Amino acid sequence: MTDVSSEIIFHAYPQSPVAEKVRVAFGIKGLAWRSVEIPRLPPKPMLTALTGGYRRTPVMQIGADIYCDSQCIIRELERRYPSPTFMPTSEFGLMWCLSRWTDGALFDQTVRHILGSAGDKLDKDFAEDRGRLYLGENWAEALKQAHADLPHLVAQFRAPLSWLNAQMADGRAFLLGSQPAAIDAQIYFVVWFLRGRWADGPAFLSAFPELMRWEENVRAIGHGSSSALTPEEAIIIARDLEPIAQTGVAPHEPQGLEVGMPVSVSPDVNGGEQPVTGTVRFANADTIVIDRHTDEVGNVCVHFPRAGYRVEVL
Ligand SMILES: N[C@@H](CCC(=O)N[C@@H](CS)C(=O)NCC(=O)O)C(=O)O
Repeated sequence: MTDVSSEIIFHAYPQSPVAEKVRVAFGIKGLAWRSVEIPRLPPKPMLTALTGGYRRTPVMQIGADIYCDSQCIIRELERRYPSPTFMPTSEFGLMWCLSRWTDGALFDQTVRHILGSAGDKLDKDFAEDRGRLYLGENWAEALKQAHADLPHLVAQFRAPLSWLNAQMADGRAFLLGSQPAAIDAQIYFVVWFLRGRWADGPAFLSAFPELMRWEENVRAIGHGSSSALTPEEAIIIARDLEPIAQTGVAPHEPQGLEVGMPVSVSPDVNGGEQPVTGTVRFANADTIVIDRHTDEVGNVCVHFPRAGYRVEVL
């Protein structure tokens, strides 16, 4: 029988490219996971009950520990399931740095391009939600600008894809060699997004045969194995368990954080998102964990990355 306290619960929806990144990560480690399908558009009351307000996709839950952002999720998977490793070469520091660019500028240019090329064909509610999230307060104007700027945006992601295509020409199976790595998933999700959501994506990608061979290798890894779970069941699992995150603050803390301090945490972009409040349980260079309690979910720990997130002391 499986122990629910260590079961991986993944809150996502099928079309999400960032969720696809994590599904590939599950595949690399051959993991079994429970899948909770969340709405594509807010409100997402069952998700935000667990996260304290964070609404992005995906979120991973293990017991009463809630991991927000694919960066945090991949780090936790590597900690709990070290073999096979996500970092098969010794350059793990450089690989994390590189993933900041794939999550940041590269994903941003791709999103702008996909929203811009869909233009008027976007569903109104979807355009309003994603426009505000990714393009800022003046999103309607920014969407028009993206539409007018499509060739430039293509040029921005074409360059790195051409470099990767050239690198793969030595016949290697994955970006770092014969073993798949986190960086494969961290780049694959962008290519998956372009192929699936941009009408000209397949034609554009056909210029990169070595990259297409790599895409096929990543696709063949699969997603591990999943089985459905209802959001109600996920909430009961959190409520019936206590979080296991460690307590403490690492030396040289730049923001003066201390255990027990009330803080808010939110993505460090102007996406109009609700900050999550709680008290500091753990903080180091790459992670912040906050304690929260509500009657609905009991005691939970919500984990966020430090890189890319703003922590405010309340
Ligand atoms: N930095 C975040 C980005 C997450 C993100 O932007 N996900 C998209 C979906 S692919 C999203 O949240 N869209 C709005 C939504 O799902 O409500 C991560 O790596 O997890």
